[in-house]
Amino acid sequence: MKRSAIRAACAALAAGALCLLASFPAGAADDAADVNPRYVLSDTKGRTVTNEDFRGRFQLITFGYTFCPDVCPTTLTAMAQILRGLGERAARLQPIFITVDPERDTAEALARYTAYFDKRIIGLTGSPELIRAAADHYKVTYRKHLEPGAKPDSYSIDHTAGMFLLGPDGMFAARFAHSATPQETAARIAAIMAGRRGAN
Ligand SMILES: [Cu+2]
Repeated sequence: MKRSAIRAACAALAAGALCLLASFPAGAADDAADVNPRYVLSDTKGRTVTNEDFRGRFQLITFGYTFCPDVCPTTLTAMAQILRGLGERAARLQPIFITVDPERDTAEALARYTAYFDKRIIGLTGSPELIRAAADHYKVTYRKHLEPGAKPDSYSIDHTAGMFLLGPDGMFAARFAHSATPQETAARIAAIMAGRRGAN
């Protein structure tokens, strides 16, 4: 069975975690072409949101958590700069922050956090299982880290950084490293929007 066929079968499943394990061999984590764009999560008003709900618009997606001391503030600051850099073209882009800490990131906290950086950014959450499934699809890993002797709820989470771009068809278009500058990322997104796929 070809991987594309397996992926199509996976896409038909709402919770594709088990399917993912079967379809992607270990060691393929750095192959961006293997990113499966599928996610089924909830917005901060409790509405179900999937990667297919923004047809006709691009999606700029990152994973993190609101208690994150450094990586996520940097990423969301960059996201806000990218939106400003794109100017009117940003209307064609939905920026999305997916929490990997649904226990502590309440809907209210998530909404307040994303709005602090830019009101256009939406926060998505869900059950631990659905968040894990989405992260697995994007090859994003995350793991709780608790200092010895610390309170149980004072953990940090080590997580994969960077951003993902989905095209107007809801499919994976590009991945941006955490080290990319907002200017570089905005320029690449603008080029992809303009149809210059070579800039990818
Ligand atoms: Cu973070």
